[in-house]
Amino acid sequence: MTGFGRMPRKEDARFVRGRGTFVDDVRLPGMLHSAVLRSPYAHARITSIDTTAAEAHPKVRAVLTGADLEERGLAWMPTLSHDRQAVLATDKVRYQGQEVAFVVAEDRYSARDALALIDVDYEPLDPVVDARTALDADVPVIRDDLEGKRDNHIFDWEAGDASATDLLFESADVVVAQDMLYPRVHPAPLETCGVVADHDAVTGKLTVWATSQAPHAHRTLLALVTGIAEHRIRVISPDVGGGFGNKVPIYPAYVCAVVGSMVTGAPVKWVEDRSENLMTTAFARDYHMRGELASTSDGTMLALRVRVLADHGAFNCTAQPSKYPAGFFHVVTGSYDLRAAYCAVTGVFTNKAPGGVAYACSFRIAEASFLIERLVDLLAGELGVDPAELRFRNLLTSEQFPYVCATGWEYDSGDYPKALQLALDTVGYTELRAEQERRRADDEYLGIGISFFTEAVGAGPRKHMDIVGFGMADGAELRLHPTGKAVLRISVQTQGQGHETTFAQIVAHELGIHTDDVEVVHGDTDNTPFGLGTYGSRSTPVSGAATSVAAQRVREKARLIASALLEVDPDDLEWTPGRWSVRGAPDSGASLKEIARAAHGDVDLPDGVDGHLDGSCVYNPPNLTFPYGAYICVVEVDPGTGQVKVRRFVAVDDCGVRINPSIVEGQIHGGLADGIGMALMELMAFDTDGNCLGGSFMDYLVPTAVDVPPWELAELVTPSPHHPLGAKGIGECATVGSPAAVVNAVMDALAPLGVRHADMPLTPAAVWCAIQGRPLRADLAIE
Ligand code: MCN
Ligand code: CUN
Repeated sequence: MTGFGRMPRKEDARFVRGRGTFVDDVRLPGMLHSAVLRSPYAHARITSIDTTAAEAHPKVRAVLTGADLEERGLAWMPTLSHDRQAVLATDKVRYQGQEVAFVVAEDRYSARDALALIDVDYEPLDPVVDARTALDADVPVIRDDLEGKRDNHIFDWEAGDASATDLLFESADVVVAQDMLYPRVHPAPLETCGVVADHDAVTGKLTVWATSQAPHAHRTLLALVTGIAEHRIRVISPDVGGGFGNKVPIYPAYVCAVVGSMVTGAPVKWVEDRSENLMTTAFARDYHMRGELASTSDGTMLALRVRVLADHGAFNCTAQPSKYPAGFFHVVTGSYDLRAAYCAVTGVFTNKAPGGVAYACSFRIAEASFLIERLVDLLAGELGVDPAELRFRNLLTSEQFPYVCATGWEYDSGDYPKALQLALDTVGYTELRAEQERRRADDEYLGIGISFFTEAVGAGPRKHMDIVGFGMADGAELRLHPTGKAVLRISVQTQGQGHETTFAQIVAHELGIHTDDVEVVHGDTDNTPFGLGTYGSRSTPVSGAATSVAAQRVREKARLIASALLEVDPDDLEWTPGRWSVRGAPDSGASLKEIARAAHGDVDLPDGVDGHLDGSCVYNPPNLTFPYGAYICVVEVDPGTGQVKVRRFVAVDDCGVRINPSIVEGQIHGGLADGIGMALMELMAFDTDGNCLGGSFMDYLVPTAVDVPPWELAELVTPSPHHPLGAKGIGECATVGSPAAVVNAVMDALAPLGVRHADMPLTPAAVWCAIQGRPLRADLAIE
């Protein structure tokens, strides 16, 4: 393959043979193992910790507590959202599973055994579990470690124009309103999180192998947290078995492993188990939303008003761009031409695990997109208009691009009505509605759900977007070696997205060389340029653009070298893939391979051209890219049991130019499965004591092959006008867009039974309760 198109993933050669190297595969001489003692309580004061017996265990080499870390100034670490998080608890524990002590031992089993020998005295406190009561006057203050903190309030944030929105609501013929919960879910990557930390006391160098979506950001943060100079830290993120946002933050045990290595003088491995991953690492969503949509009687949507209560758990660790505490939630008008919008988000602390961004969310667009798509369906029901028809009346048209939405973001390109029409044609909408009518007469409940979404992916620009002060721009460095083989070094980190393939394709496309001749290096801070990493589907929009520009620079440098080699003016040279040749004399030219050779040889180079054949770029994107899609889900619901069966799922996506359509489709398949999971089964629930009820895959259900239908995909290609390849991101699109299609389908099925709304996940119990008119509050096991 010498460019864009379908090709098998290069990395699969090792993955399908079981030859990947994941963090847990890293084994260093003399390496020690570790385990974390975690709080059984959601909220308790620690009165004493006795580690004597654990220290006496013959295979234990070190036991760390919060007090030990305090001596080093490491009991707390800064979070990605300007809060602080306990590394090991000193004063109180604030969620179930919080880190209390860290044991380093000769093997993993002894480390685990020794946890039972640590004696902690807790004085249980009332937990705050329901975000809706977190700001009440009589509830305990969770973050009394923060000076002067007297409540559980984190932030208030608003966007849009409140008074313009209110005016439109006053003049509207119809208003629909709905409270909805986008419940707490977990990204649940196949590989859990972990590190191997190796501190060399002689050289002062710290090497950390980590499951990391952002190795450079992690190195900088580790430097800031530990005080070790940044240039002495090397973060290596080897193969990563799925991230989905879960591997963006630094977790307390990473810091403990570093300290453990310093204390013992040996490398220390820490790898969490499934329950630790589910119960304590970055969760997603947990947004209590109230949405109101105003419209004229003929279905022209006017304005949107939204209030959100965001449950951030015990520490504010959400990884949002610094200027946007609620992420890009305010791209809340979705794909519609609304005149005004206003949204206000309040963040609160609760006694739950921290996190708050993750799981293919594009910085909270998942929640925003779900909200408006549910409201559009409710409005369609209210007006008695077909939901597809109502969308056609309000979708942006292609002439409106670039389009500035009501909250100020500039959407780059698209043809929305065409995408919706393609989805309707693919599913056979008219016939399906006729079938639904027929079957309703027989008390059978077929539902058809539409959702249309606009994503905003590829953060920066760095002027607007940074994380803890680091602007979101990414580097790429490309070098052609003397034999013409290329090595590309990038700052982003694949976790299953296939970067080793698609980034080689970008180089191949720009230079006309074969993808086999391009090696992609990533995941090692000593060998790659700085950049903020892979999340927010930013790799292709940002690092892909950097790669394209770097390759174009190599091509230009090759032209100058070719001009010396061929003794002609550079302006007389003409590019055909892989070769510069003399205009009008195609036989007289030099291939890139010959030019690479000459660049390392004795050719007299033109003035200002240094030797070797390389190019680099730090790409600061001028805007986000705005992929979008139209999804249609068809379900059958059994009203007797509440069981939902997804019969069909049609997805039309437009992510601009597709570098590798097979990989793009794989991303969409995965995201659609995510969406069905969240809509129908995934839920991180808690009981009234704050016990997490989702600690295993028996309790936290993720979809398997039997839960998903054969996907029916179709595509449009509207290039992004500002991306050098015309590509937009795709990694999170289907996860963001699909839950609303599923929920809309179930609500459509149940409409004859008078059901208007039910919160996710639509488990059989939730559906059955909705039919009985008793909505289930599933996120809290109370009643
Ligand atoms: N691609 C393409 N043409 C396009 C757009 C993308 O060929 N127009 C290719 C890319 O080159 C890349 C893949 O599709 O190989 C995804 O690209 P992109 O949309 O740029 O997203 P990222 O690579 O930045 O991946 C991040 C995104 C996020 S944020 C989550 S969360 C998620 C997702 O990717 N996590 C995943 N998909 C995942 N897929 C797997 N297997 N594992 C995860 O953890
Ligand atoms: Cu929000 S999950 Mo992805 O951006 O790593």
